[in-house]
Amino acid sequence: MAVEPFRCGAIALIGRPNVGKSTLLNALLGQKLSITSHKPQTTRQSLRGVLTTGTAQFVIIDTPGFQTRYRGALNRAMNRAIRGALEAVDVVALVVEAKRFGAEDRALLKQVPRGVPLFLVVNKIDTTEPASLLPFLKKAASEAQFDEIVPVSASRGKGLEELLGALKRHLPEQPAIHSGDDLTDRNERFLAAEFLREKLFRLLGEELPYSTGVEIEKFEEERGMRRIHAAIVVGREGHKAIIIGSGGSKLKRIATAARLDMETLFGGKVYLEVWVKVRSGWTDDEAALRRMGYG
Ligand SMILES: Nc1nc2c(ncn2[C@@H]2O[C@H](COP(=O)(O)OP(=O)(O)OP(=O)(O)O)[C@@H](O)[C@H]2O)c(=O)[nH]1
Ligand SMILES: [Mg+2]
Repeated sequence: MAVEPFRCGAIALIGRPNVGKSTLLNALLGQKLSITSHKPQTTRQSLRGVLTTGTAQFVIIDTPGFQTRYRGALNRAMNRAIRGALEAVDVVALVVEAKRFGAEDRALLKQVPRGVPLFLVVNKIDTTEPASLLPFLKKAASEAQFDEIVPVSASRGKGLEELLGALKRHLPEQPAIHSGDDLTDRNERFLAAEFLREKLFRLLGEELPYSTGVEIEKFEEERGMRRIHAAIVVGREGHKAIIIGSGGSKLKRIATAARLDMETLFGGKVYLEVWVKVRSGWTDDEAALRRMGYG
């Protein structure tokens, strides 16, 4: 019996904000790594998730949502992260929402390098009737020369096996790049900041000022216990009260939720201290952005 060759490669998930790229990454990994929320522009920096099976290693890159409406240094950094993720990948997967394919999806397609296998992943199929999905898939197929079109529901776990099977066929035959037990290229410091940012998105909802960031000021580990000091950075003095809440109640809920997620991912106890600081106009300050990790 012929032995199946091992395949390994990088896959970039790109798409408009809020189509479910990060949810899809987590679903494929079977583990929460990337932060998600119902608000657009949740992901601000790309990160890689590594899925290793007996016959393949999928290095899946989650990217910020692509948009052309907003400008400013932070948005430029986000669009730059997408371009960066498109360099040296083996497969590009454009993620769209079922029954939505618009100008921004087309603009993003223009950035995809030629000669790289191109997938169209149609997410959120749980929100449509199968009868209306078929005509959409047919029409979407005419938008570009897609090598594969795969309908999925990331949140319901539908179509994921099919997606992995199709991706594998397009990965080069080569040994694994990452060790089999690697989950991501990002360190715990980055992930801690992201988990805290997710709770801001989730617990503040519409009141969350766009110019809210997170900076890890201290990250120490001693005998399995992580001590993390984090600052929530807001753009204006007035935003501070929104995050802290009356008597500090909001901030406490945010910190507790973030800590529990960190403990699950890191597999150990976390002591988390969070405060809020004002740095006016940081989303437009290139130096401040670099300090906060927006490369
Ligand atoms: N109904 C349904 N909702 C989904 C599905 N996948 C993701 N969502 C929801 O869509 C919203 C956005 O999901 P994210 O994964 O944060 O989207 P994203 O594309 O990473 O967004 P950005 O990081 O802002 O670009 C969340 O509320 C998810 O729960 C799905 O298959 N079905
Ligand atoms: Mg995301």
